[in-house]
Amino acid sequence: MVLNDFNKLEARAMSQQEIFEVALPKVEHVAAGAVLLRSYAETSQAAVLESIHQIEASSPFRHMVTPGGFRMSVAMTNAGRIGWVTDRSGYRYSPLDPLSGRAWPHLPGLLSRLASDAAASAGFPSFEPDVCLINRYAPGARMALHQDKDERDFDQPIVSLSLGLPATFMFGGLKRTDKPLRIRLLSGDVIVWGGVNRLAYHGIAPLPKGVHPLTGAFRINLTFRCGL
Ligand code: MD3
Ligand code: FE
Repeated sequence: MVLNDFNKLEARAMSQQEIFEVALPKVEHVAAGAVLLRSYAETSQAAVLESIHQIEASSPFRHMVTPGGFRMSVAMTNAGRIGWVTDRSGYRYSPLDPLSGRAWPHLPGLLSRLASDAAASAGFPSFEPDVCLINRYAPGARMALHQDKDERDFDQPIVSLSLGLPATFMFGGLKRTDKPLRIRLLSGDVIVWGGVNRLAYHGIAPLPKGVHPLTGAFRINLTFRCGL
């Protein structure tokens, strides 16, 4: 009888493997200094999304323009003491949101704690981000291979959190010509980038169409950095 079989399934003891899976964080080694914490933010992602809605109420997502004059396909906003911006005059960190003319929204405690806790579990015990860049990808949006080098201190790691639709992350090496490794990032995944790979080339392949229960038609990525 089906009901009986179902009950038997429910009642059986957890295997050793299942006990390990719930008790231990899922840590994957990506490259020297780069650690992928699978599902790290799974239980907090709804609260994280709520924080993003608060942030975008004062500093909405917008498509910035590169120094070369191209409109970015990714929509962006920031929270923290500074924010990452780009326009015809270059890439930089700015204490003011050029759209609102005011300071960026404060970095919510939930977000800064999440980032510093993740950094600590990856071996960076004193990471205190001063900026969270929030990237929103609609289907087709992408980020070409680039390095993050607008920060002053490359000894500080970068923490990134993915929410919503899955994306293919491309991890190149330290040279632009190194063949990129492709990693599928899912909602709740966190990666900590430090050490020698802090300046590695990386990007996001064009986002496929989809629907996610948390974010609908979007992928959102939060990047925590020390810019000052
Ligand atoms: C690897 N954002 O905003 S964060 C960016 O998903 C950016 O929106 C991507 O790259 C996104 O600059 C990916 C992951 C990331 C961030 C910094 C890195 C990967 C990195 C620094 C070195 C190596
Ligand atoms: Fe980047």
